[in-house]
Amino acid sequence: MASEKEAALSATPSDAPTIFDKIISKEIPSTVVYEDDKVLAFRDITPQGPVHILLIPKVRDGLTGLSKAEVRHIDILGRLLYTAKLVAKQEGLDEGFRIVINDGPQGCQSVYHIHVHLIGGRQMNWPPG
Ligand code: TR5
Repeated sequence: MASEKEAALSATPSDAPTIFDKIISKEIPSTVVYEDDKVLAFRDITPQGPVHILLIPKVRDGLTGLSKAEVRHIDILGRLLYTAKLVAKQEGLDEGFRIVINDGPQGCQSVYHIHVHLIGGRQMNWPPG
Protein backbone atom coordinates (compact mmCIF):
# COMPACT_ATOMS: atom_id res chain seq x y z
CA MET A 1 0.00 0.00 0.00
CA ALA A 2 1.29 3.47 -0.85
CA SER A 3 2.40 5.54 2.12
CA GLU A 4 0.82 8.92 2.73
CA LYS A 5 4.00 10.53 1.42
CA GLU A 6 3.98 8.41 -1.74
CA ALA A 7 0.36 9.38 -2.23
CA ALA A 8 1.36 13.02 -1.82
CA LEU A 9 3.66 12.76 -4.81
CA SER A 10 0.68 12.02 -7.01
CA ALA A 11 -1.77 14.27 -5.14
CA THR A 12 -3.41 17.03 -7.13
CA PRO A 13 -3.44 20.43 -5.45
CA SER A 14 -7.07 21.19 -4.73
CA ASP A 15 -9.45 23.61 -3.06
CA ALA A 16 -11.60 20.72 -1.81
CA PRO A 17 -12.26 20.39 1.93
CA THR A 18 -9.54 18.46 3.74
CA ILE A 19 -9.23 16.25 6.79
CA PHE A 20 -8.12 19.35 8.71
CA ASP A 21 -11.65 20.83 8.45
CA LYS A 22 -12.90 17.86 10.45
CA ILE A 23 -10.08 18.25 12.94
CA ILE A 24 -10.95 21.94 13.38
CA SER A 25 -14.64 21.13 13.89
CA LYS A 26 -13.62 18.29 16.30
CA GLU A 27 -15.58 15.85 14.13
CA ILE A 28 -12.32 13.88 14.03
CA PRO A 29 -10.36 13.78 17.28
CA SER A 30 -6.83 15.09 17.53
CA THR A 31 -4.43 15.83 20.34
CA VAL A 32 -4.66 19.60 20.58
CA VAL A 33 -1.68 21.29 22.23
CA TYR A 34 -2.66 24.93 21.57
CA GLU A 35 -5.77 26.72 20.37
CA ASP A 36 -6.93 30.30 20.02
CA ASP A 37 -9.49 32.01 17.82
CA LYS A 38 -7.23 31.87 14.73
CA VAL A 39 -4.83 28.93 15.12
CA LEU A 40 -5.10 25.26 16.05
CA ALA A 41 -2.01 23.19 16.90
CA PHE A 42 -2.24 19.41 17.25
CA ARG A 43 0.07 16.40 17.23
CA ASP A 44 0.85 14.86 13.84
CA ILE A 45 -0.57 11.36 13.52
CA THR A 46 2.71 10.16 11.92
CA PRO A 47 5.36 11.87 14.01
CA GLN A 48 8.79 12.37 12.48
CA GLY A 49 10.37 13.06 15.86
CA PRO A 50 9.58 12.91 19.58
CA VAL A 51 7.66 16.16 19.05
CA HIS A 52 5.77 16.72 15.80
CA ILE A 53 3.01 19.29 15.82
CA LEU A 54 0.99 20.82 13.01
CA LEU A 55 -0.13 24.44 13.23
CA ILE A 56 -3.00 25.45 10.99
CA PRO A 57 -5.24 28.47 10.47
CA LYS A 58 -8.80 27.72 11.59
CA VAL A 59 -10.05 29.50 8.46
CA ARG A 60 -8.25 28.44 5.28
CA ASP A 61 -9.37 31.47 3.22
CA GLY A 62 -7.84 30.13 -0.01
CA LEU A 63 -4.54 29.35 1.65
CA THR A 64 -4.26 25.79 0.44
CA GLY A 65 -0.48 26.16 0.47
CA LEU A 66 2.19 28.81 0.87
CA SER A 67 2.40 29.29 -2.90
CA LYS A 68 -1.20 30.59 -2.77
CA ALA A 69 -0.39 33.31 -0.23
CA GLU A 70 -1.76 36.80 -0.89
CA VAL A 71 -1.19 40.06 0.93
CA ARG A 72 -4.30 39.41 3.04
CA HIS A 73 -2.62 36.32 4.49
CA ILE A 74 0.38 38.14 5.96
CA ASP A 75 -1.11 38.35 9.46
CA ILE A 76 -2.05 34.68 9.69
CA LEU A 77 1.31 33.59 8.28
CA GLY A 78 3.11 35.60 10.94
CA ARG A 79 0.76 34.29 13.61
CA LEU A 80 1.42 30.67 12.61
CA LEU A 81 5.18 31.15 12.97
CA TYR A 82 4.92 33.08 16.21
CA THR A 83 2.61 30.42 17.63
CA ALA A 84 5.10 27.74 16.56
CA LYS A 85 7.67 29.48 18.74
CA LEU A 86 5.25 29.53 21.69
CA VAL A 87 4.42 25.85 21.26
CA ALA A 88 8.11 24.96 20.92
CA LYS A 89 8.69 26.60 24.29
CA GLN A 90 5.65 24.84 25.76
CA GLU A 91 7.03 21.50 24.50
CA GLY A 92 10.42 22.19 26.07
CA LEU A 93 12.32 22.37 22.78
CA ASP A 94 14.97 24.62 24.28
CA GLU A 95 17.82 23.13 22.20
CA GLY A 96 16.14 23.95 18.89
CA PHE A 97 13.60 22.60 16.47
CA ARG A 98 12.73 22.37 12.76
CA ILE A 99 9.94 24.29 11.00
CA VAL A 100 8.74 22.88 7.67
CA ILE A 101 6.09 24.03 5.21
CA ASN A 102 5.69 21.56 2.35
CA ASP A 103 4.25 23.07 -0.81
CA GLY A 104 2.81 21.32 -3.84
CA PRO A 105 3.64 17.93 -5.32
CA GLN A 106 7.41 18.44 -5.45
CA GLY A 107 7.35 19.77 -1.89
CA CYS A 108 5.58 16.54 -0.88
CA GLN A 109 2.47 18.35 0.39
CA SER A 110 -0.36 15.91 1.06
CA VAL A 111 -2.99 18.08 2.78
CA TYR A 112 -4.06 21.23 0.94
CA HIS A 113 -4.81 23.40 3.98
CA ILE A 114 -1.64 25.30 4.81
CA HIS A 115 0.17 23.95 7.85
CA VAL A 116 3.44 24.49 9.64
CA HIS A 117 5.25 21.39 10.87
CA LEU A 118 7.05 21.88 14.19
CA ILE A 119 9.43 18.97 14.70
CA GLY A 120 11.86 18.53 17.57
CA GLY A 121 13.24 16.45 20.37
CA ARG A 122 16.01 14.88 18.30
CA GLN A 123 19.05 16.01 16.30
CA MET A 124 17.97 17.12 12.80
CA ASN A 125 20.06 16.56 9.69
CA TRP A 126 20.77 18.77 6.71
CA PRO A 127 20.05 18.71 3.83
CA PRO A 128 16.51 17.35 4.15
CA GLY A 129 15.44 14.54 1.84
O1 TR5 B 1 2.53 16.14 3.89
P1 TR5 B 1 2.08 17.47 4.42
O2 TR5 B 1 3.16 18.49 4.57
O3 TR5 B 1 0.89 17.98 3.64
O4 TR5 B 1 1.62 17.20 5.92
C1 TR5 B 1 0.39 16.62 6.25
C2 TR5 B 1 0.58 16.02 7.60
O5 TR5 B 1 -0.71 15.71 8.12
C3 TR5 B 1 1.38 14.73 7.61
O6 TR5 B 1 2.54 14.87 8.42
C4 TR5 B 1 0.41 13.71 8.20
O7 TR5 B 1 1.04 12.76 9.03
C5 TR5 B 1 -0.55 14.60 8.95
N1 TR5 B 1 -1.85 14.04 9.19
C6 TR5 B 1 -2.63 13.38 8.27
C7 TR5 B 1 -3.80 13.00 8.95
C8 TR5 B 1 -3.67 13.44 10.24
C9 TR5 B 1 -2.47 14.08 10.41
N2 TR5 B 1 -2.14 14.57 11.61
C10 TR5 B 1 -3.03 14.39 12.63
N3 TR5 B 1 -4.24 13.76 12.50
C11 TR5 B 1 -4.58 13.25 11.28
N4 TR5 B 1 -5.74 12.57 10.94
C12 TR5 B 1 -6.79 12.34 11.95
N5 TR5 B 1 -5.93 12.13 9.68
C13 TR5 B 1 -5.03 12.32 8.67
N6 TR5 B 1 -5.28 11.82 7.41
